[in-house]
Amino acid sequence: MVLNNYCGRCLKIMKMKELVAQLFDIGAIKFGQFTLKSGIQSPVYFDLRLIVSYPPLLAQVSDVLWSAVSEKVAQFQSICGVPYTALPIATLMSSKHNLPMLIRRKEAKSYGTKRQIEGIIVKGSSCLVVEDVVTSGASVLETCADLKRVGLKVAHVVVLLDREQGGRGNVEREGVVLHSVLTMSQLMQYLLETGKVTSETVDMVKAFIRENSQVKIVEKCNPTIMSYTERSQLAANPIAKKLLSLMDSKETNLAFSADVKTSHELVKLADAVGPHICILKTHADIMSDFSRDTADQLKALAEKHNFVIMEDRKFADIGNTVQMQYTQEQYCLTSGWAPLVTCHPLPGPGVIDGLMSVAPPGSGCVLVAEMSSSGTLAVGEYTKGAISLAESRPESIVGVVCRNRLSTSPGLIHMTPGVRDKASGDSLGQQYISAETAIGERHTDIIIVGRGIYSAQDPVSTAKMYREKAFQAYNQRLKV
Ligand code: S5P
Repeated sequence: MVLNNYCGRCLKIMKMKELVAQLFDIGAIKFGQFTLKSGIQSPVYFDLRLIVSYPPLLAQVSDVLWSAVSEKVAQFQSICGVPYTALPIATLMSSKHNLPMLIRRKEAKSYGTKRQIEGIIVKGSSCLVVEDVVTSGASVLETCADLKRVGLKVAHVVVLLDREQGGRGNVEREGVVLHSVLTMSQLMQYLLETGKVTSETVDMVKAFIRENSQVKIVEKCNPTIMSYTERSQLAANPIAKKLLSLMDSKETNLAFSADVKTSHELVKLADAVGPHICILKTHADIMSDFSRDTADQLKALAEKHNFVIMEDRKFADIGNTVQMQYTQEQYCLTSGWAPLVTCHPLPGPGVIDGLMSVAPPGSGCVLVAEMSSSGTLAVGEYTKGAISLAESRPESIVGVVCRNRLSTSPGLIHMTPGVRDKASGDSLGQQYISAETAIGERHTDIIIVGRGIYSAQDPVSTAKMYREKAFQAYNQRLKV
């Protein structure tokens, strides 16, 4: 019995040595000078992306990973590979052992279903995470966080190689058990024994590991799990700072789009709904009687109820023309009643320069990066261009109108229109999503609700309902 066990172990080591030698032969283990994701310089690099070109090797790697958790497999209802290298490995494991797979997107896509996790999500079920190499554990933890965010349990991660640089501790501190097939020391030993490297190389790697045994996780700024208050400290524009901090103190991420036609209606609604909103969004040009008096009354209400006014003028011309439009008397924008104005990025940076050159100090622009209307052309490269523009002008561009989180800049406020309960759209192409989808799933910051509130029987209690739903979705996001 003892002999059998011993032989079994010998066999396993022999197989592992063989596998390591093959990985070396295909160039998956390299020696030289490499910069790792964590920023440290390493004399050894492990690149398993290549194995997709060697199907038998890919199958072997999948098998050894499965064996490393074979005693635990009954606990898992799904498997997810850390993108991208571990994706094909997880696919083979899933297919061979009939364990449903989930795919985590690194970036939430900006079209279609916009899900971060693809596949059937059974909330409360356990998912096994698969990774090729762990250094600091940052990538593994990012995947675990995304899986947990959609309601899955993640308690085990299996990796082929633990580089022995602190990843195990970092992962286990988050309550996730790390199972590794190989450590870097074992790997080097096997390479030495199979004649692939010299003892000098082994010593050099050992020394490197000794000196870099605790690689810190480089905290990537992730605005979706930061509070509005934390983000306000990182915002460059005073209105962005004010807005983000009032959203937390007032506990609201609801913008009310008061698209009514008279000043009387607008002022009345703004006063009634004001206690529940962070932004009052106006369209001065759809009103029959907008005047200086309307502007003054709105300004007073913004102070009384602590909200920010955004005039949704959607400027879209060259700088010189938008300067003239902004300063035209009728809408009194230069008086500062609306510190935020919307504009299209279509003309390029000139539209921002034009507006900012005439807007009162402390004003800001909100760029329309995506639209809620069906068939919108604000997609793909256009949207990407809008985000680059926004990120390059944080002192002027406070936020974006969008349907998805598009940027990781903490100060850039993502505002989503086309939000309404119990309606999918209107007859002119408007498309609605719920508050929970916008804030909870698509990770934007503010919902913009128009008809959902002002057409309701009781606009105030309806605004309260939207406010609660959207703020709860935000709080839920922070809990991960
Ligand atoms: O893509 C967009 C951008 C905006 S700013 N889709 C939109 O609906 N809007 C505005 O949001 C629109 O002009 C209107 O003022 C509001 C949505 O109104 P609702 O009544 O459909 O909620």
